[in-house]
Amino acid sequence: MKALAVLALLTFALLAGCSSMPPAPTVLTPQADGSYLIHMAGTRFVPANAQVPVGANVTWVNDESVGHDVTAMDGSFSSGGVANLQKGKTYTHQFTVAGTIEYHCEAHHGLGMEGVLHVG
Ligand SMILES: [Cu+2]
Repeated sequence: MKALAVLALLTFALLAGCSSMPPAPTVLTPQADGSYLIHMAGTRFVPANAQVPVGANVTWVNDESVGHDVTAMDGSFSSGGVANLQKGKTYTHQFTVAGTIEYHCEAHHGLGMEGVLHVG
């Protein structure tokens, strides 16, 4: 009975700890050309929560037949309309300043197509 109480307390502490911490970003590894890839698939950015170093060239590649775009919430960059990013097309932007940038697909953010990029 006492063990059960301890287990319940531990479980609660673990859950409380997790809910107060933001999910850890996926640390991207560079491609052969030094760029970092984020895919667009299933009306999602994959990975949606990513980390790259300062100076990184990040390339978004559309893997599916639906056109997408990559647009910063603060307006600092945009790939333009969905016509620019049809299947197989890419958009690259260099990130020279450390920080956290939220972005989305203008056409599909209502469906939850959003991403966060941690630079630094
Ligand atoms: Cu989209």
